[in-house]
Amino acid sequence: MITMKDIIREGHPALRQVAEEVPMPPSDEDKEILKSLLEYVVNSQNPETAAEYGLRPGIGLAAPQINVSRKMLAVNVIDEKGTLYSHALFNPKIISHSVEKAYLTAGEGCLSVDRQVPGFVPRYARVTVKGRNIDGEEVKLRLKGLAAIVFQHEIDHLNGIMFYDHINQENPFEPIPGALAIER
Ligand code: K2U
Ligand code: NI
Repeated sequence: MITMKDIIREGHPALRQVAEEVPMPPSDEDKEILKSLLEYVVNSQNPETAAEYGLRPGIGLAAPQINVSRKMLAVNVIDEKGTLYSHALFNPKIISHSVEKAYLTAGEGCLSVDRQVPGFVPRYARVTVKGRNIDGEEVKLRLKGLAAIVFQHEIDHLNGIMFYDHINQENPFEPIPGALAIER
């Protein structure tokens, strides 16, 4: 199982690389890696398991964060409406998005960043994501709210982008015109 010692931290070059497409159908090795990403996120949200193994809670994890430069991500999040989004995808891609932006009023964090980086992170309010599931079948997800934010955070990791790259350095909490504020 993945623990914090497997998660690389900012400064590691792999976090700034563009990850490779995963060949389809997925190999057994790639399936095991994808399963381990979702397992980490689920484990990290279980208080007993997280305490036992010293896991930092996460609602998403991308393969580059465990030094695997391949396009894989896992998300396990209950959004502000109480809807559970639990997905593990190969080769996810945003195929369309809203013009409207959104941001978490609490800002964002990252399992690969051992410090607070305050500020609003502008994201698309709604995204449509296409990818392949653990069996290599095509999946299309229409996402909004916290789920849309998490997927964008994780897909950024596959392109070597960190959440703080989006923060307005001059004024981190400058209001984002017309953006939807999401309380988490
Ligand atoms: O990719 C990661 O490092 C996991 C991130 C995911 C994230 C998504 C959206 C906004 C912020 C972070 C975090 O560590 S998960 C921690 C967390 C938990 C609950 C709500 C927001 C963030
Ligand atoms: Ni992150």
